[in-house]
Amino acid sequence: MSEKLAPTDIHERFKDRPTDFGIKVVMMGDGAVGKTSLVLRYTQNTFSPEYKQSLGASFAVQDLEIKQQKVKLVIWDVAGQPSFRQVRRHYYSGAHGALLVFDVSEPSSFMTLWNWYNDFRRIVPQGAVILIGNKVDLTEKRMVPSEAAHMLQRWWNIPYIETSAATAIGVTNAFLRLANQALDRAFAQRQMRNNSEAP
Ligand SMILES: Nc1nc2c(ncn2[C@@H]2O[C@H](COP(=O)(O)OP(=O)(O)OP(=O)(O)O)[C@@H](O)[C@H]2O)c(=O)[nH]1
Ligand SMILES: [Mg+2]
Repeated sequence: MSEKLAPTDIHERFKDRPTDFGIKVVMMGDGAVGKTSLVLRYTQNTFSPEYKQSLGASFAVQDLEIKQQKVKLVIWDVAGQPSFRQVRRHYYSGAHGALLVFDVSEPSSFMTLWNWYNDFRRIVPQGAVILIGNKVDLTEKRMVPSEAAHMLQRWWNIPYIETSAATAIGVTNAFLRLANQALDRAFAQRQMRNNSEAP
């Protein structure tokens, strides 16, 4: 599959084939870092500069072809404001991966990454996680340098991708990278299940 294909084109090309894998991923990170905006940019190629705080959770679905498998990617967009902390954990269960998002113009959203990461790892120890530095279009207001994110990336041994939901830079790449790694996870789980069911 070419990474240059828009998600909607991929959807059109493979819509008549049955799904081989259902993959669940979740959006994580503080309120206002751009989780909803990233999902809307990826699935609908739209962007709004207004902030409409998410309440609870919603999901978007994207059909993809990865490694000759037809994959249904279900993206759970969970509210990042602290009042939703208890609710959010319910959505982590059964996830194959997560996009862990901070805002490069808001250092406090970088400082809380440990909490997000640990909360997710407690529930999904083996899931794929990709670290995302969002809003890189705000070059004048940027406060968190790439080096700081690279430090965390090395510590956790996960990919780091810089994105802008406003300009679309890095967005498709981030979701496809996550879908690829999450598919590996789902595949391993299926193998384990098959092995344990074998006589
Ligand atoms: N300049 C710029 N603004 C962005 C970008 N991504 C999101 N925003 C803006 O940041 C604000 C918050 O974006 P949301 O996507 O609603 O943030 P969220 O993480 O879903 O927030 P919660 O739903 O409260 O958890 C909105 O005003 C967006 O327009 C970006 O890449 N660049
Ligand atoms: Mg939101």
